[in-house]
Amino acid sequence: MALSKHEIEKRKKALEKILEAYPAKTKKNRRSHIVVRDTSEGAQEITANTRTLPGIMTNRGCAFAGCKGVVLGPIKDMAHIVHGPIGCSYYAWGTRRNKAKTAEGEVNLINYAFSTDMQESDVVFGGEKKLIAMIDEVVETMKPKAVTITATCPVGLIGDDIGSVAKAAEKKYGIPVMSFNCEGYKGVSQSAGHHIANNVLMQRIIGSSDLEEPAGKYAINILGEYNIGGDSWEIERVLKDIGYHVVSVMTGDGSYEQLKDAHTAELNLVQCHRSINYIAEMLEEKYGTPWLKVNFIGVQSTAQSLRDMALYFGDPALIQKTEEVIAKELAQVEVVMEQYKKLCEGKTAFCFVGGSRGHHYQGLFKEIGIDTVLAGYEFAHRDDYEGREVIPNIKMDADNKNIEEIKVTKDEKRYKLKIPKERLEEIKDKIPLSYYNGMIKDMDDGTFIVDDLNHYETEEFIKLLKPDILASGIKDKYVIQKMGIPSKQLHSYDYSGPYAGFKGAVKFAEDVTMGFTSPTWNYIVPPWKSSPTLEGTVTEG
Ligand code: CFM
Ligand code: HCA
Repeated sequence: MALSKHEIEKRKKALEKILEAYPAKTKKNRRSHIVVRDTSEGAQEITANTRTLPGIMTNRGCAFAGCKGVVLGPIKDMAHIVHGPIGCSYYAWGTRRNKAKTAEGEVNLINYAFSTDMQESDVVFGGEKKLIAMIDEVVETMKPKAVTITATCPVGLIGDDIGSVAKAAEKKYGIPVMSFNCEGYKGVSQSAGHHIANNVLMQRIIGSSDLEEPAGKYAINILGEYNIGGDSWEIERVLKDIGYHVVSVMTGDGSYEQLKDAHTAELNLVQCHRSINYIAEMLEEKYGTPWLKVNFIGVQSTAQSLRDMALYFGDPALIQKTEEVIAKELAQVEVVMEQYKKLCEGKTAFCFVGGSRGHHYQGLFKEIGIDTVLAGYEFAHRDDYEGREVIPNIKMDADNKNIEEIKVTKDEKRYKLKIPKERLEEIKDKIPLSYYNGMIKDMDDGTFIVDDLNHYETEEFIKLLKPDILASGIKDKYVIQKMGIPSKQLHSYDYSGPYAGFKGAVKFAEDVTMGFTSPTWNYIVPPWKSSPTLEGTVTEG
């Protein structure tokens, strides 16, 4: 709900008070990462994708997490060998909940963690021999389709040459062995790791098969979908019902075999733009495949994304089938969502996740009557917050009959629609420009947008805004719950999911409602309800 000018000013003052606890330089830095939404200021800017200041308790991860954990990890038929201390593998083992299944007899290594378990002696004398032995063991026992070797911080510091080791192993075994110099300290967050992984996947795997034509009609890839809690299975269920042929998913429940054919798709859907925009752009440049931003989180966003896809292909039969499937799905979910809405209406949320969910989930919260009062990303870039300049520009083909191309941003092609001119008026307003808005423009006056939210600020904003639920990750979950507030992990979905697509929205609504109605909260009193509030006393005797 948008606040009045007076209330917005009060929020700005409250922010200054929170920032007062910082030393001057830190205060200045953090001030530039926080926006109080105020439409009267025009286009609001935010600092993002910069180094977290030392001493700040950030929720961010590292380049290794972004490369190995996020982009490569979900590929199930490859062995992902981590060259580094065991902690880097152990901490991330199974926690992201990127699910994968295979038919009997096919390779599925998703539940394994392969690590060279680097010790002090390896740091002193070098760890290459250990890595070579590890590759031998993994290839011989696991029979992977391909191997990745990812570097953790010490690898870069001591100079182990994982590239040469990979090359030699590739020669020895005759399968692709790829190395990734994604040492944790590279860049400022996970984001650098995404880029490193994207580049190698594109150079080495995507498009490496001989297949020239896709094996089915309306062939698509789903990019930036990692099958957390089964999300991509729910999305694919609906897409297949409509009649799409999913060539590959990048990289949820993904496989080396699928990725090789990805160049044959006619359209690339981009669910998480932050982690995989590089591949989308490279596929467009190399194969001319346009890409379309979608959002399968929330009932309305899912329906809208399906409509946008149908519009892209422009086939009236597909458009009709899409409407039929949407109607069938809505009939099943809308009534149930209404029931949950009755229990959630009027509540407020914080929505702080990595690089796209902080925005994507706001619509779903809204569908069950919950307003997001603070949102942010751990590591997104400025365009994820501020959006991009959108200039719809429709170009007709030579005989002025069909739309040849629609550019929706200043310099990027996003559509090559095969739609007759007569339908131009009809579709003009339906081009999904809103996805290029960025988070800030989509938020109400008086809300906070915080980049790289830290633990001190989390506690302070909770005291200020008193949200009913916090959606974030494991690093702050228990602090929040000890403050008497339900926490919903939007990375791993705790132990639940899927949350994407139509049925996923219902599951999300159910879990959030359960968070509110659990009797647990009767045993905890938030600090502002038990006054005076002394540091550390959050329970009643
Ligand atoms: Fe994309 Fe992701 Fe996210 Fe991300 Fe991540 Fe993730 Fe995330 Mo955790 S790829 S940016 S680096 S949607 S792992 S599946 S939940 S921080 S918001
Ligand atoms: C990562 C992975 C992570 C962590 C989640 C969390 C994930 O960034 O290394 O902090 O709760 O989604 O698993 O984002």
